[in-house]
Amino acid sequence: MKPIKIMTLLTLIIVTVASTTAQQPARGPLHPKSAAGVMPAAYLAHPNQRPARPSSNSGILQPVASLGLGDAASAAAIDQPLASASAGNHLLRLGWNNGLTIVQTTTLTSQPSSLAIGQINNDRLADLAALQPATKQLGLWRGTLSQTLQLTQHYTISTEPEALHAADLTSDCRDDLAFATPGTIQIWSQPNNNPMQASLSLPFANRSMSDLALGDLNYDGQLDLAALRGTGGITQHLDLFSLYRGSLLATDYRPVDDQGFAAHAVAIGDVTNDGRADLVVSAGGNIPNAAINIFAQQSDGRITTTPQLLPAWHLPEALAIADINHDGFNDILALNSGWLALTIYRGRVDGTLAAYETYDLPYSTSYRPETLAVGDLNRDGGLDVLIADDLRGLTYLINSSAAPSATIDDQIVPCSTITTPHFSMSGTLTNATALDVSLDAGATWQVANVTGTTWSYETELPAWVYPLVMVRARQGDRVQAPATMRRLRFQHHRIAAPLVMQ
Ligand SMILES: [Ca+2]
Ligand SMILES: [Ca+2]
Ligand SMILES: [Ca+2]
Ligand SMILES: [Ca+2]
Repeated sequence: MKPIKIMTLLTLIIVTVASTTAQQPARGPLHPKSAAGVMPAAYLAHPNQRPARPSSNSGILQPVASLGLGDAASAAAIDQPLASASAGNHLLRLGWNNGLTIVQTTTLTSQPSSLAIGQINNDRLADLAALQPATKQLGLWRGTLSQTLQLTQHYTISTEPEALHAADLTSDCRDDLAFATPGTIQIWSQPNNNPMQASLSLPFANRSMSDLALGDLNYDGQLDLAALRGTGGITQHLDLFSLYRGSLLATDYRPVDDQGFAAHAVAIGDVTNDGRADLVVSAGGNIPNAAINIFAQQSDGRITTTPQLLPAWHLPEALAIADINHDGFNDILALNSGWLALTIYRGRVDGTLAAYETYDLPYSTSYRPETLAVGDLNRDGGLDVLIADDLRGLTYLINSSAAPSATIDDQIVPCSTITTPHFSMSGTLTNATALDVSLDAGATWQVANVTGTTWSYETELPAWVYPLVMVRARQGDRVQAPATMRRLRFQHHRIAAPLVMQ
C-alpha cells in the first residue's frame, strides 16, 4: 500500500471515528419534549460531562457571565432602555453596573413565563407585558420616566396563554400584543385610548409548546404573524396569517423539515440580505438530525415552500435574528438545549449564512423560545445576549466591541404623515462617522450628510415607498444594529404594495 493511500485510509478512519463520536450523544436525560411524549427520543448531554464539539468562534461575544439568582429564571426580554426577565414568581427589571444588576423586583401570584416589551400606551416610554399561565393572566406594566415599572392592570385569559409578543399589528402607532392559547392566536389592542382588549382571535389548533413571530411576510408594509406548532408527529407546523391593519386577509401553511423530531421556535427577519423578511425555524433532535430551516421571502412577496436547511448542533431551540457582529448583515442565533452552547450563523453579503460557530454556556435542560433575548445590556451600542436558564438563572454574553448608534429628530415622529414627495429628516450620531438611510426596508441604503455628530438627509420620494424609514450609523466597518426606525404614513395610499404617492 502506498503511503498516500495509508494516509487517506487513516484520515477516513479518524473522520469516521470523529463523526461517530459526535453523532452518538453521551446519554443524558431525555429532552423535556421527548419525556412528555410529544417528540421521539432525543437526549440532552450528560450534566457532568462536557460533550466533544467544535468550540471555535470568531470572538463576537465575550465568555458567558452569570447573574447570581437564588431562583431559576424562566424568561427574558430586552429593549433599551428597559431590560427585563423573570425568575420564579418574580418580575425583574435589569440594569448595568460593571455587570448585570437587578434594579426592580416585583413579586407576582404566579410565574411570569413570557415577557414582551413595547410602546403599549403610546407615551414613547417602553412598557412591559407578561403572561402568567398558571393563573391565566396577562399583566401590563407601564414604563415611567424614571424607568420604574408600574403595574397598570391584570387581565384574565380563559385558557393558559404562551408565546407573548408586542408589535404594531394594527398600524395605529401603538404596539399590540399577540399570544397563543391551546386553540387560538389572540391579538389584543388599544383602539382610541380605550383599555387593552381582545381585538382578533385566529384559529390555531395546537397542543401547547407553540411559538409566534411577527414581521412583514409579504412586503406590503403591514406586519403579519407566523404561528409554530412545537410538537412532533405532525405534517403542518406553520400557520402564516397575512394581516392588514390587524384584520385577517389570508391564511397559508408551511410544513417544516423537523428531521423526524419536532420544530421548536420561529423567528422573522431578513437573513438573505434583500430587505424582505424571511422565516427561520429551529428543528430536530440530536445531530445529524438537527437543522435550522430558512423559508426565504421571494421577490413576489411569497414565502418559499421549500426551506433551505442549515446543519445545527444538537437540539437547537430558542432562536433570534440580529446583526450580532455589526457588519450590516443579519445573523441567526440559536440555543442548544442540554448541549451547553449558543450557536451563531453569520449572515454574508451574498445572502447566505456561514456554518455555525459556538459559544460555551452552562448546562441547561431546556431553552424554550422565550429564554433568549438580544439587546444592548451595557449601553455601548453593541448587541449583547441575555439567556434565562432553568437551572442557574440568568446568563449573558456581552459583545466584544461597542457599536455606533443614531437618533432621528422629532420632526419625524412615529407614524408621521407624509403629504409631499419632498422628504427630509435629521438626527444625531454616537461613535460614528457615517450614516445610511433605507426607504425600502433595508434592501438598499443611501448615504446621508454628516457634520460632526449630526446628520441630515433629503430626497424626492419615488412613486412608492415602504412605509418605514430606517437609519443606521457606521464607524468604519462597524454598523449599528438594529437600525433606528420610524413608521411613516401617507396621506393617500392604497391597501397593497406598491404604495402610491398622489
Ligand atoms: Ca404584510
Ligand atoms: Ca430576505
Ligand atoms: Ca452580521
Ligand atoms: Ca452592549
